Amino acid sequence: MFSSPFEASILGKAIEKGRIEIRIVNIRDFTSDKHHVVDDTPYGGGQGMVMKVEPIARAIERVKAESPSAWTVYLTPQGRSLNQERARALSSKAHLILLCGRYEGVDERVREMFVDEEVSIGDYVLTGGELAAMVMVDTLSRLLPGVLGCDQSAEEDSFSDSLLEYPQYTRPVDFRGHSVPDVLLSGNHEAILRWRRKEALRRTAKRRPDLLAKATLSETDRKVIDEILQSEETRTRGDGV
Ligand code: 4HQ
Repeated sequence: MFSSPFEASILGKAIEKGRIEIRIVNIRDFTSDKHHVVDDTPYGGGQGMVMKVEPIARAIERVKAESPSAWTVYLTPQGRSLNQERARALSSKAHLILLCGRYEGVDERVREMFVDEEVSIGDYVLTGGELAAMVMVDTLSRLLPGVLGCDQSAEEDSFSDSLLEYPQYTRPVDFRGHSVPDVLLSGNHEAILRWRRKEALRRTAKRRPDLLAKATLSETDRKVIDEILQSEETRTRGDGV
């Protein structure tokens, strides 16, 4: 399940270059019964199965024996929401253990005894924590030095300044009557920067007004937003942003 995402493209190269190291630990390898059972029925009854504490405890202890300072994250919808700020903080940890639950999740004692932090990748339910862990690896890795090429800088992305990105275009200049905004072809660098800032502000104001509260906005930015919100265009036809 983990091999394609971790071997492909940017993450694959980051691993090859030794910028990140990923180890998959199969909890089933830490069972002591013949059938390698990792789950059991919940005390008190109810539907589904719960992941047993002992195999998880042994798996985590094995990893921690080699890396005592590892920070253990359990992926669950009950955790703190992952956002760019949390991603940045977590990416500064030298070693993370990303614990993935299946079924109804893990025995509560796992959380009490072994988990440092619970993280959610969003308010929806997955079939297991593995995809959530891959999302974490992906977004944390790209923040590490030498993982992205210099033409793919992490600094300029959405959220590094709490604004959505401006619209991007590449060739052809006209596609089925839809053309690239003139300003981008003008060669006027100042005008291009102004247009991009305005479009980023427009999009953010329209789609994610909650983000504007976090953004660092200049006097000019605020004026531009007021203009956008007051413009006939935006009020009457939603502007298609
Ligand atoms: N699950 N963010 C249930 C998630 C999830 C999420 C992982 C499904 C844990 C037991 N994890 N298992 N959303 O939906 O992180």
